[in-house]
Amino acid sequence: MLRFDLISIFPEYLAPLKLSLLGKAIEKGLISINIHDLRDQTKDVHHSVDDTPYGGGAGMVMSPAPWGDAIDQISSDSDQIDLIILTPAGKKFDQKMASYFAHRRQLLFACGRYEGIDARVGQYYAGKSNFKVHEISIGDYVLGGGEVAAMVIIEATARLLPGVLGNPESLKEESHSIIGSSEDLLVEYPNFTKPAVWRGLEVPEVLLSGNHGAIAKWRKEQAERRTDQLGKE
Ligand code: 6GU
Repeated sequence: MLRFDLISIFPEYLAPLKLSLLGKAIEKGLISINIHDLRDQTKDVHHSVDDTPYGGGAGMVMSPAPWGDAIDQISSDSDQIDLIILTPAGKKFDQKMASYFAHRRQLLFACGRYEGIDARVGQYYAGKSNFKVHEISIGDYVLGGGEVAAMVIIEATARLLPGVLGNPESLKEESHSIIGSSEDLLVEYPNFTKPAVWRGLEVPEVLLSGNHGAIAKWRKEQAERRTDQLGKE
């Protein structure tokens, strides 16, 4: 059982996590997803979660106190927890990280908004022995907040867990699956299904041949060509 916790000021934004593949994984008891509202931790009448930046500048920064209180509450009886702080300044998320997270016990996502979370939050938990802190980005563009990024990471991670996918064989052959060493990442070959001719476009002959050796060779070549092509873009 892998436990996911998320803290956000827009908990409703995270509702899709309960649908489809992840919803089924929750029903099967393979994962749990717990969504927490940061504003529940605020003590002032306005439920404020942000303030102006020290040193000046545009925008607002999320105050450390509500974050600390929320994280403490969620982790109070956790002996091993990965705190994932979503930020465009973080390390770029990839399939290798998804695989790492799929082997952990409890993942806690801090979904910041505005100009981000006071840097001392990450610093504080990095100093606690039961925490590993990761600052993660999902790509080179800026989102309005970490919620969508957290959903991307959770979907990529959860589908790697045993029992989550209907057909685990699809994990082996798919795009970015790890073929050979972990450095040797290939994107997927193109896929086709019936009909054999669609709007004048034919399925490559070799796939209809029944020659499994030739099909495997063709697919490998296609995957390598696509992978090379990506490197050139
Ligand atoms: Cl994790 N957060 C925000 N706000 N923007 C992003 C991101 C995260 N990853 C890419 N862009």
